Amino acid sequence: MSLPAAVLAELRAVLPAARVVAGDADRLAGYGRDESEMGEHPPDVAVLVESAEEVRAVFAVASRHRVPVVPVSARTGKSGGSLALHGGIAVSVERMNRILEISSGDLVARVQPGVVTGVLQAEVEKLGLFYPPDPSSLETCTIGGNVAENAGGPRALRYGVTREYVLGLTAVVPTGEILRLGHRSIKGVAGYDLTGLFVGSEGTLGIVTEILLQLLPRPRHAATALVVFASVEDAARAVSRVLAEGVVPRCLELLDDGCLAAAAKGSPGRFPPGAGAALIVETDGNDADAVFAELVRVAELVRGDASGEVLVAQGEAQRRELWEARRKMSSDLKLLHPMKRSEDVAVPRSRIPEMIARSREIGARHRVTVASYGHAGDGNLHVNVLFDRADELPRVDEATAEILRTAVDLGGTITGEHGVGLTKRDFLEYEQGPEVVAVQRRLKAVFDPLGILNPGKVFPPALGA
Ligand code: LAC
Ligand code: ZN
Repeated sequence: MSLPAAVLAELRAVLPAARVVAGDADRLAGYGRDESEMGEHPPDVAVLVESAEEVRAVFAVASRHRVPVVPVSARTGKSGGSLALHGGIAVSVERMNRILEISSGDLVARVQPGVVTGVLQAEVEKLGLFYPPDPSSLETCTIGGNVAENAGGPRALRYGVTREYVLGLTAVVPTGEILRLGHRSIKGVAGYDLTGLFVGSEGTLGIVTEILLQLLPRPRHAATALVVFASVEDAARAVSRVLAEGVVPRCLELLDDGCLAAAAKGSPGRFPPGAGAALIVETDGNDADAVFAELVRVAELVRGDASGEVLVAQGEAQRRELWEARRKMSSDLKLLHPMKRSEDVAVPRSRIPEMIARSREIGARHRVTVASYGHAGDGNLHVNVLFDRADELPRVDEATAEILRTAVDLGGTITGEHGVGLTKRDFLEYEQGPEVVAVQRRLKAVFDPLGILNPGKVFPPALGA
């Protein structure tokens, strides 16, 4: 659809002209791309908001003209949540990038949505505090996007995901209310948990303009080790063994042989060459001896399955290099094959070996390369289908669909951290059933009765739409 003529004039009446981006195809194309590999879907206009009141004014214009509104932040999303599928107005929070407050007394941080996650982490750490969620894109992604997707990361194994840290938030909903949700106390059970509802709502219920985050004291020590295996099956068995013993390190990350081959190209020298799989283990705490002892305990548990020595990172620089290589995994995989579909299924921990084995079998049957890595400790695996040419897409889509359904059949989910967005909307009903999906559609309509906010995301288009 094309933008009704009056919309631009009305947006310019409520925002300074410099913050209404229109007619600049290159800039708008930038707002139409993310990390989902779903192509380019630019908005007709992008507005750079600076306050909740401005978001409300934009919703009023959009509602009058029934124009879609899509929230965007750093555009590092992996499920297409910020793509303007139907054009319309992109509401960017990139200028709302201030840390408003860090309180050591209350152990909270109050931030605007455009604050880069890694920047917040560095700032709180200077004060001896800790914000654990660590998506791999942490150097570029923002807290607003993390809240929208309920982002996780390697440290989620011990510390949980974004939702565990959001005490409250301010959300502007399409009907015009500015909702101040949650509380500064750790506890609080009054009313429905609307804060929790907004976390992970993928920009379909409202636009978040301020977030109150819980912080922890920073663990004083962390120790990291790399363990090498002859096969991914051995590594997966080792993960199960560690967890079954009740040992929960801060991170337990797995990389299969395909991922190690990609890393050998993208981050040469970081992982031993020729291995069948590797695990990155990290422990943390305040007592250096106990942190090291826990690492040794994990090493003992996995020794029987491992094919080589346990390599303990020596010093901060080595730890950092290892994690940098791990964080690049998603993009390094494209060094093997230029095209990919990356999934983020999660399964119960005991089913990790089976998920990996079945993904490989599915890949072999559809003649596509499958490479898996990820947060094996919490059962969240990035199963990637790699390919070379667009004409392979039918096979790729078949393989991907089977991988998603397999995760559900094993008692898990189609998405552990990246969100449903556009990429997995056709599989939501397979996981949750028609009633649960229908109730969620009704819930969305409470906040967005005109259906203008991020249409086409999370749920497949309604029949006849
Ligand atoms: C990671 C992202 C892709 O774990 O979630 O690297
Ligand atoms: Zn991940």
